[in-house]
Amino acid sequence: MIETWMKKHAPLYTAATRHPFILSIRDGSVDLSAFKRWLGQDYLFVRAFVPFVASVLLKACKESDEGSDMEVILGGMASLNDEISWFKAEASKWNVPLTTLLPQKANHDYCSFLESLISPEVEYTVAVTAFWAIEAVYQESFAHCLQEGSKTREDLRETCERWGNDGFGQYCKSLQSIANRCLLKAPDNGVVSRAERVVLRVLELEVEFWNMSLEEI
Ligand code: HMH
Repeated sequence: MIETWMKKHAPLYTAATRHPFILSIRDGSVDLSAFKRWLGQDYLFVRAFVPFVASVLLKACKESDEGSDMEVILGGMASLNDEISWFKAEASKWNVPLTTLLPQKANHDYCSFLESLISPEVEYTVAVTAFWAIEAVYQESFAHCLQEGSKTREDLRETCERWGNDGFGQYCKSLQSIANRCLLKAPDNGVVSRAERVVLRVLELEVEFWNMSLEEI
C-alpha cells in the first residue's frame, strides 16, 4: 500500500526527500546559517514530536493486535530522548541558542498538525502511518547525504548519520510494515484514504520545513 502511494505521489515524495537544502548538505555547499536555523527549529520540532509519539504508543496499546508494535514505538521514543540531548550538545557546538528560540511559521504549522493527530478520534492506523512518513522523510533525506558521491562536510556527517544510519533505516522499515499491516486490515470506512491524505500533508509540511531552513529571517 505504502509503496503504491510513494509511486503515485513520487513528485511530492522527491520534493520532501531531495530538497535543495538536503542537496546542499550533500554537495558540501550548504549555507551554515541555514543549517543552524534548521538545527534550532528541529530541536523545537522534536520536543513537539514527543507527545505525538506518546499518543501513537497509547493507541498501539489500545488498538493494535500485534504486541511488537509497542516495542517498535517505544524504541522510537527512547531514541527521541537521545535526540534531545544530542540537539542540545550540537546547538552548543554551533552556538545556536535554544532557550530563546521561537518556532517559525512552517514549524508552528507542523507542530499544530501533530497536535491535531493526538486526538483520540484519529485512528491508530492513521497516526502510525503519519509517524512512519515523518521518520522516513528524514531517513531518506539524510541517508542521501552519506551515499556514494556525497561531499558532505566532515562536521555535518554526525548529523546525517543520526537519521541516515542503517539502524534508523531498519526502524523506518519496521514502522512501514506496521503501517502497511494496519492499512491492509483497515475497515472500509475511509480510514485508508484518511491515512493517504495525512501522508501527503506530512510531505508538504516537510517541504515547508526545509524551505524555512533556507529562508533568511
Ligand atoms: C521536521 N521531520 C522533522 N524533524 C524531524 N526530526 C523528523 C522529521 C524525524 O524525527
